Amino acid sequence: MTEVPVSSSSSVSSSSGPLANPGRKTFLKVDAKFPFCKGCGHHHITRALNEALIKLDLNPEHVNIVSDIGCVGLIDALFDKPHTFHTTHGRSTAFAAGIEIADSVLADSALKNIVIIGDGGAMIGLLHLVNAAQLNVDVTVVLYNNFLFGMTGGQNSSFSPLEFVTATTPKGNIIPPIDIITLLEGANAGFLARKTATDVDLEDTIAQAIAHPGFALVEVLELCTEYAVRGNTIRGNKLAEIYPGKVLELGVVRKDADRVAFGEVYRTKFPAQQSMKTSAAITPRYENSIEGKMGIVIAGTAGERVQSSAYMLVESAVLSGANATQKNDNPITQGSGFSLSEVVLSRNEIFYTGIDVPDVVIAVSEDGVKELTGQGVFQRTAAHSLIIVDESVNIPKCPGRILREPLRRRYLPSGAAFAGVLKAMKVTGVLPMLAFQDIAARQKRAAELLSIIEHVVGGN
Ligand SMILES: Cc1ncc(C[n+]2csc(CCOP(=O)(O)OP(=O)(O)O)c2C)c(N)n1
Repeated sequence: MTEVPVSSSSSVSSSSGPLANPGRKTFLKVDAKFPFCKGCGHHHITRALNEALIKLDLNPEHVNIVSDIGCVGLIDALFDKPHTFHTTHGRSTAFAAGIEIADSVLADSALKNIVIIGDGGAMIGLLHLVNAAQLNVDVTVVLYNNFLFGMTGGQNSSFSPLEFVTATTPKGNIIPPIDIITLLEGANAGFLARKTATDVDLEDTIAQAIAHPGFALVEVLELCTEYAVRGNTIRGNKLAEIYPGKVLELGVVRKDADRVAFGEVYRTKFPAQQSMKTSAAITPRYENSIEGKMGIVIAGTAGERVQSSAYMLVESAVLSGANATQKNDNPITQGSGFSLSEVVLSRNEIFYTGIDVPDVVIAVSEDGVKELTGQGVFQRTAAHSLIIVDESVNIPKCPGRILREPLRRRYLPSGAAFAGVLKAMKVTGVLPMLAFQDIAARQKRAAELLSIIEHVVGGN
């Protein structure tokens, strides 16, 4: 992302909360109650992050805070204006990198992704940090480094300094710590800074990091009041000297404005990918009569073209002006056992891709029925559900209208799923057969597919 998006002032509400003057903007909840122990640096860093966001005047809709696990992971609940995304331990950077790549390659690259992670999370997910720096994704990492695993009782981390006393190193740590700044320099990170939690200009450094167009990390040093203060003599104002015999460099350690962010490199190198954004691939040409939202589950045997038939359904729906999503499922060993697709069709944008009560179930083989039964799909059907099953299989008792069809016998195993889809569309009438003909004609097996369409349309 090259530009920092700016908010309309009405989109950030004013705060009379714990940190802001009445009438001031805040990205935090107005009544945000910090859950941290008294004196914990997490307070300062979180406030500085809020101040940085205010300073940059970002539109909160263009800010995504991705939090890790630990005390640090409690912060996303404090922010109610930007997007927040709470993830698994150590993996927050990977989630943020994925979101950023999707945003910059497939969408408008408007999002600023900020990772909130502790030193424990950074240790567990170290390679994700290296990978994000190497890719140079436009992600800013704020590393709350209290030199130990706080939430679980103060255990030693890879960031604990030599001689540091923790719950698991009561006589002092004997393993030299990782220097994350040096490590990420080696991965070509564009912006690296080290600060302490009480530095008055911490918010400026975090703001610089967020504004940097590419990977940025700010390591913020702090002491855990619960588990570090008791056993160690070092105090907050001396944290730069926490590594015995060495004074850590504070401030912006590296800034390389010339390195271009991943999204921009990708867009320049592969401009064709941009066409996906403009729906150039399929321009709606037909009408649909979908009412509300429709959930269709199709299941059969791997290798029998279940998922490609579902995809043709999705393409036909889009060609008919509908929105559609598809989720596929099959065993890890591709090409054996079941194959299943869940398709949601809707006139409106689809925000929930799950199917709680299926409107249509298509089961074309024993493998498919077994999986559908295991996933409770038949049990979740309702009186209005249409259930199309191959004549060769038995399904559990369930509500809904059941049509038993000679799909495998008439259209061969490779055509059964497509024929089931067509039958469902014929019965429900929500999509025109012309759309299927159009899509089928674009396939390698066009002749076979067009003849199935002709047969299903012509049949009873
Ligand atoms: C994969 C995984 N391993 C371990 C845990 C247990 N766990 C929960 S919080 C935590 C400590 C987090 O420490 P840190 O990342 O330094 O954050 P802090 O609590 O100090 O803010 C751990 C190990 C977990 N939830 N998931």
